[in-house]
Amino acid sequence: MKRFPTKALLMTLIFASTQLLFGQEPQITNIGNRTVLTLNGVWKYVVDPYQTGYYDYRRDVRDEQLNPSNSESLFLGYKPQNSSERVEYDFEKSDNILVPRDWNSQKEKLFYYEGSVWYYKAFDYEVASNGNRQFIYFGAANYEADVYLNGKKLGKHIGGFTPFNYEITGSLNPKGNFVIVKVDNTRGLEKVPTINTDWWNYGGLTRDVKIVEVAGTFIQDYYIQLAPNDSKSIEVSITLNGINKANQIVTIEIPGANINVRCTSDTEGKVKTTIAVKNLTLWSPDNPYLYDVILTHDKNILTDKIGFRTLKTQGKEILVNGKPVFLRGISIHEENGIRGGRAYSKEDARMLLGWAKELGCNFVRLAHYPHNENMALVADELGIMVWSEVPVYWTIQWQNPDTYNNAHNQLTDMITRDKNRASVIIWSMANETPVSPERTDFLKKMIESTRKLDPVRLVSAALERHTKTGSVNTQVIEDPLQEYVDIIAFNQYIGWYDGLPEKCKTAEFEIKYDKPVMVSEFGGDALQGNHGSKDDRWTEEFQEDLYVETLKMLDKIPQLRGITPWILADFRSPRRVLPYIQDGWNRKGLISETGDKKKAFFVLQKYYKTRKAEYEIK
Ligand code: GCB
Repeated sequence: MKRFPTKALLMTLIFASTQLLFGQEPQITNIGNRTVLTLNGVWKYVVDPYQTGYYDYRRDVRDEQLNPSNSESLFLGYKPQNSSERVEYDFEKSDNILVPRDWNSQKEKLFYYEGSVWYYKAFDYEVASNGNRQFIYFGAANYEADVYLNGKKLGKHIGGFTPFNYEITGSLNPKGNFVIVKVDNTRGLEKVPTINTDWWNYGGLTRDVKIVEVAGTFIQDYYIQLAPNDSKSIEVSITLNGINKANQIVTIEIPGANINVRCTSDTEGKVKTTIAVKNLTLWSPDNPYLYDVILTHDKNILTDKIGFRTLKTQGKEILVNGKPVFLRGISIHEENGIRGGRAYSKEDARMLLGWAKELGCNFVRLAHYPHNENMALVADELGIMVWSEVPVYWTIQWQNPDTYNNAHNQLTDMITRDKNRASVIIWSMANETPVSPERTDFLKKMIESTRKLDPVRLVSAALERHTKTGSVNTQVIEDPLQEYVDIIAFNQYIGWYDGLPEKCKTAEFEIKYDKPVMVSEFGGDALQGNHGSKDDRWTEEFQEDLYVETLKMLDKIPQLRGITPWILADFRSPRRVLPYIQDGWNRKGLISETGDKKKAFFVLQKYYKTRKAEYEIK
């Protein structure tokens, strides 16, 4: 008897093949210096709150069906062939939207929108040379993206702040290509971040979209950094991608350091070498020196600008190039309040990091998720050290393996993208997570993985402090994660969520570890231009006094080696509803959304001048 596969079996097979198909492809790094066609600019969009274009009325996923309906399957980008045909969408007649940008700050009707939006862009493409390969690259899409080229699914990506790419070699036509992306920013308990945050859930194609063209076999990624604690050797590891990746000659040139080294790849397409160097000019905040680096494979050149510096902790010191530093920092959200919406460009990075420089910072905490690549690139140029973080924020599902994989993917992608940036000195695993065995196991695994991916940079997480049982004034950090991090960082809001600024006068910290300590958050809200006495909450004077008292309190911590007060600029948060004061903004910024500085800005600026002078003497 002939057996036909049942519908269930067919669905299982289709599902299994889509799982394979939609596994994440390896990240192509240094997109800024590759041959690309930008797809940035004007796109079309369709808002689809019921996901009608994605699911049919039986809730079957249309892109998994053998014959999806032309009339409603938006991913097909189908156009009616005659006047009697029913097609219930039309991208070309739909409204315009800019990419990169979030949708919330561009369209008033989408200000609070959380759900699905279909993006569409038509483009022509001439392949530069036969045998070349093409990839479509997304800097980020918040939060989930289903990507289709010319009506065929390329993949699904999860996670709102990291890059991803799909190979599209052989799928491009000289004329009339179209890319469609369903972006969905619905919050979910199992997601990373989860449903509860104190920032705006900006949706959309928030970063660059590009077609990248590379040779058949090409340099996909590389790591070029000083060996741990050794300013005399540069470690190089290069990954080739392509069928001819074995036994290839790759040249590494750093003309400024008289380096010109030829290497041969192994059978896996990897090049690994250590190059001895003399008298390198080391990168530091005072001298952010970047070397031109030129990688050549088969006449194809990939350039970068890389700074070299050593980094380690020793007892309570953080040593950069062997010298103790104090991290004069500020926390930053990826937002441009003046224009509105997510920050994404070099100009945005220059504005935010320029303010940090003016404040006297040598360090920034990029909270609470990986920011766009321009931040680390501009920080490299300006000499600002960076704390980079994944959105493991508050209470996520510690026991859910999918949640772990998701957080781990975001961590890996963040490190992969920025591992050659001298400015990045700390990878942060989490923010204010509640202590439990499951949570500690989760974060320990993340730390172990980070150390394997990057043997040089320091690892931390923003922890919490508590008042010691039986005491009124003594503050302790009771968190087993302290054992595993290089820097003990914690957030504290004495004087704002806990008493009044006066309380700072008597509070003391008891920290048992001989490790550097960083206070990763403190602060309070002030509406810029709202004045009163220092006892009047929401005034600039209250915030100013809180900064004065907090800084005096923190100075008493013997291991204190850095602070990143909360926060550089006011930022949008749906949690903040107090009329006339907050109106949807977290007002803990030192600068308002109009770019005006509050009084506390100058308190911190003065403190940093003193701290800088103190460390210059050391
Ligand atoms: C915190 C969080 C940060 C909030 C801040 C606040 O502890 O880490 O995301 O925005 O407090 O303003 O309450």
